[in-house]
Amino acid sequence: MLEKSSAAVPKLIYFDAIDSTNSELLRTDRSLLPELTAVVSSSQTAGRGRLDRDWVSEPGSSLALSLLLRPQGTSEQLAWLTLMAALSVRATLQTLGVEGAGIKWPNDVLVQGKKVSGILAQLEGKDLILGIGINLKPQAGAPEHATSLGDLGVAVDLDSVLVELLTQFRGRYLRFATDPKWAIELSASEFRRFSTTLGQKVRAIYPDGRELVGVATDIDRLGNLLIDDGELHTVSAADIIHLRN
Ligand code: BT5
Repeated sequence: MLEKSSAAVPKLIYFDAIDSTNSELLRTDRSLLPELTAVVSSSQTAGRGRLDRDWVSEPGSSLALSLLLRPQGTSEQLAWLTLMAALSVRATLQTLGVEGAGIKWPNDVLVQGKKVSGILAQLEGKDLILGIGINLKPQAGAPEHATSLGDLGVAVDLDSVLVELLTQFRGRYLRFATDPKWAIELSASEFRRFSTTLGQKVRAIYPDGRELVGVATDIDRLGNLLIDDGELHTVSAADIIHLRN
């Protein structure tokens, strides 16, 4: 089971079904687990998105991964790990033959405007639980704005997607562990290249419900989105809606 992927990380724990791979790593005694332990499931009964939203992962149709990280960077640099995960998913999709995948700031991977992957990072003490969901096949319960590898004409088994994703992420993470500034510079330029958000007119909805409409111009060195509505605003946490220009 998952032979290729098991060789790509120090430890891989697989479930056919679980409530949520992030929850599993959060409740487990992690002291005995090596960094880059991967908890993987091919379905979740209570998959979670940000702000306690649901993440749909139906049996046989999705990949749910949570990685245990113990990053050394400053808390400000840690925001980059979400972006690095999104960049890793994008590169994985490209390798598997999916054309035109892009990143919607901060944590969605979209193809043709539809969401194929989402990322949820949770900090617990010094441990960072990095959750990544990828839709492998169409799912009855997924929202209309979801897509999957199957919808995009790419039929690929879980192990092949996972080993590529782990390899892509590990490369970026090891670079981050060795030289965070350099890793961030490279990720920023990769993000600028593959972002679907930059240059767009967007509506940012803050967690408290306030809204801002303007043009997303760039990201700063902390991974924040810069939005220009006549004045330049720095946005660290918000849902972004792409508007027509
Ligand atoms: C996310 O949140 O996109 C983060 C998703 C993280 C899932 C992984 S799977 C492994 C690990 N274990 C977990 O329990 N979670 C992580 P957010 O940006 O808040 O988006 C959530 C929204 O995406 C929902 O409100 C739906 O509108 C939409 N959605 C739900 N399931 C989807 C799916 N399978 N594909 C595309 N969109 C989906």
